[in-house]
Amino acid sequence: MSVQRRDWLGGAGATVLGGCLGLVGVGARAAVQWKLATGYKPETFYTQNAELFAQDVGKASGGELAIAVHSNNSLVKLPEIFGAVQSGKAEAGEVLMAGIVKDVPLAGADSVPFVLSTYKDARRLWQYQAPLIETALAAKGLVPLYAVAWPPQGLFSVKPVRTKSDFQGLKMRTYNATTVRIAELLGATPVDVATADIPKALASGQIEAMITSSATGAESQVWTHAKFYYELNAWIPKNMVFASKKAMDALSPAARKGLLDSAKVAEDRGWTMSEAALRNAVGDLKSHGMAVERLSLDLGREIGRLGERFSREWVRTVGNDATRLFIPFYTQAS
Ligand code: PCA
Repeated sequence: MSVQRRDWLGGAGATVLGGCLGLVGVGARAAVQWKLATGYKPETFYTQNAELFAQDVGKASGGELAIAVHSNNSLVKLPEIFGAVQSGKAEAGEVLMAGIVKDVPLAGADSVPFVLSTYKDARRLWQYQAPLIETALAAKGLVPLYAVAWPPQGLFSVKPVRTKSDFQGLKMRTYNATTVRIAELLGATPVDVATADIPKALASGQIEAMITSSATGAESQVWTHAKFYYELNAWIPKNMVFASKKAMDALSPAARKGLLDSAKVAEDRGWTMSEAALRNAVGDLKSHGMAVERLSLDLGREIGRLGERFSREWVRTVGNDATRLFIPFYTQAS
């Protein structure tokens, strides 16, 4: 069916001919429907970007491909999205790259602490990382579409944190293997909490501190419980939207091109949205009475050393791919 449809819509000539014969409309079949699963709320800039992406794809594919965004873990929970697209439960999904390290170790480059602290460098890292991620995903029947950075990661806490001993036993929210390891290195107690559950976890005392972005902190209205935010700029993780290769192969070449073109636009737009989210969020934190500060010099140094230790561990686990990524990143600085 889709082959026939492609014949009609694939060439301008055929469309014009169809129009002359009064077939456009009559011949128009239901568009191919895709589900895009995400774990983030509808108001998160990522979800807004994904919605705009879906709209663009609709237009760019001439109506052939309709993508429905299923936000807030409603179709699949974030930790299961990567597997769900492989198994065909959804045709596309959005994941935190630093959350799929078991399947794609190199995606964890995103959350190695203190490697980079600016959007410019994060984007440069992606430039080198993308081809390697593409190869890793291809082996799983997946195709990356676009990736967008979160604002830089800082530390929220219910109490001031001045020395390493302040972390002792502190219940620290984690969202991936890196944040678990960092909590351990700091002497804190890691507690795994999904993004959407942060407000509840803070209110109930399940967590007392967390490393995340100003944007996630503001969206979670952390100020009701946590009064302190330290701008560590520790790392800049990314979310990636990706699709099933099988689902992509079933599209007409024109629709596939529309999808990829729209993905490029979504990537550029997303990075701009992220920078805007950073500015708004820091303003929000301050206007709700939070102290937005830098860490004390000593603690900064101490955390820096933990970061180095983490990096060594990471390079050891990932092996050659780490070198293939970071050598060009360091040596071809623009
Ligand atoms: N927010 C997400 C991932 C990184 C970020 O800034 C979270 O905290 O779950």
